[in-house]
Amino acid sequence: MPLTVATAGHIDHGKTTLVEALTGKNTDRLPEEQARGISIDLGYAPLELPDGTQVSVVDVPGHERFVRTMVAGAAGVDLFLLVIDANEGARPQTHEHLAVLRLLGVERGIVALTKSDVADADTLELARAEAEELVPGAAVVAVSGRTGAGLDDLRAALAATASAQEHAGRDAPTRLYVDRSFTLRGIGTVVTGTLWSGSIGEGDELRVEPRGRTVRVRSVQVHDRPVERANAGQRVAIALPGVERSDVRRGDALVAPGAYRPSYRLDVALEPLADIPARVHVHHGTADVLARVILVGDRYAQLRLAAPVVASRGDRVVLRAGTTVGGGVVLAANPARHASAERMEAAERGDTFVHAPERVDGNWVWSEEWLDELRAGLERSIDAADPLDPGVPVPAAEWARAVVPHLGLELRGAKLYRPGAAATLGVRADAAAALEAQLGLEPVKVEDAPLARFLENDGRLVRVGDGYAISPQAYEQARSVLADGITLAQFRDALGVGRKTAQMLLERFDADGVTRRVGDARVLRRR
Ligand SMILES: Nc1nc2c(ncn2[C@@H]2O[C@H](COP(=O)(O)OP(=O)(O)OP(=O)(O)O)[C@@H](O)[C@H]2O)c(=O)[nH]1
Ligand SMILES: [Mg+2]
Repeated sequence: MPLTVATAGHIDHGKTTLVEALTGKNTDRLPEEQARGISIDLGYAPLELPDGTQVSVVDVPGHERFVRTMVAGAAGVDLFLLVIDANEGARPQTHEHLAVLRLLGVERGIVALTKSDVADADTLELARAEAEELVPGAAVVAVSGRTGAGLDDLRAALAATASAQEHAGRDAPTRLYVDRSFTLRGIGTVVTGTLWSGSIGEGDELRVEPRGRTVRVRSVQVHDRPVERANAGQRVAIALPGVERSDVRRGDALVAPGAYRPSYRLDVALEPLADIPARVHVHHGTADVLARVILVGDRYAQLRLAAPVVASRGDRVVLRAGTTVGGGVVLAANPARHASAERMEAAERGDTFVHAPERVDGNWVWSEEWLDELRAGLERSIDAADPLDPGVPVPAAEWARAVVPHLGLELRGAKLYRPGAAATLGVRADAAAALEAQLGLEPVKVEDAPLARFLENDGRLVRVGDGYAISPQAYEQARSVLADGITLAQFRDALGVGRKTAQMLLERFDADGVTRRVGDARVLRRR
């Protein structure tokens, strides 16, 4: 079973050195990382354990300014590899990373006491005692990334821990949070991430959320090797032809179509580490978005997000405000705006509340509150619409056909209107009057097409040619000179207009079924 493991630990404690000693791969590939001797971005390396288990290692930066990057790297992994410099012992980010791992639900892992080559026996023993207290139940292994001492013990300890670990959520619909996107010559945009659930194979159709874009997978790789399908628990690289690199970024999710919806609100059961301020960064998947916190009692909160995330019930979030202030378990994604302790308690007990439409046994179900919110939003759009056509397009969603009849709005064509709503001129009354005053037999150019359509329906104007209009009186006048077999020239002379005008009028009569063109002449059609 493939698994992912994320490093954790204070800056300079030897994470990247240890990953390189284990895997042979130096994950500090950015020039700035090499120049400064610290990790800045996430690094990735494959590791095969002695029992054959394939593990993907995510190396995270330890610098306190990059904890947000560490959270993105640790989200969705199965195990941790906490690295502590034996000479220094646990330092601030040792504690913070450990807290983040616990908030993310990454409970199992190994502690590596590094730099054992430059630590004496007493120092090592002290460090070991501290580590055992810090992470009860985890194996603690003394190693050196420099000399390679203890690496076999570490591999064995990882294998033992990995064998007891199952990647959670394997059977849920496909979900991957993008941690990198880049362009490869001849291939196009490639995105990578940890596959949280489901599987991804060549030719699959997926959605990039919350951007709402459909993409097709050209090819899939797991650690630089092509595979037919990648499975949950693997680190995956996916080629997406026809997608710009800027169209898919860290924080986006690649998901099975229709399986997850972006949400601007999350109900969460809080796990506070400190007072939770009113504004926090919510870390979910590889996304980091600002949110307002609406506390509900002291155990729950509704997070109102500045940008949507693709979350699901049971997901973990980490809340940060300068430092890590706590976390939470998602009780509902897309809950009602009204934050109710009762609802959250029920959700925590396991009762599910449907809010936004979900398909249950083949039927769409939704809450009254959700419907009210949708209706209010549509009515706001209707009020802002052109009074000449006071409607809004029917929402482009799978549930639209089921929901629309419950909205109390009137469906005309592909648009929704308030029942009985009629088009009105609104502020264009003056423009309409001015236009009418100009109309006669000579066609007048009308720039405002909806206005022309409205006035024509009202019997106040007749449209001719491409964007021109004449008065209804002129139309009748022209009609009165029509005679069976009349030619364009005769019609023109009888009316005393130019050839172009005569042409436009005759075409309109043809369109209205008054005349029919036969050779050079018009014959009158009898109703
Ligand atoms: N003697 C000795 N030095 C080590 C060992 N491991 C790492 N170092 C040194 O410690 C320094 C920091 O090592 P890194 O591996 O970059 O530390 P890191 O934890 O990845 O640091 P950040 O990613 O910036 O948090 C480097 O100078 C390493 O050469 C070790 O086992 N023994
Ligand atoms: Mg590093």
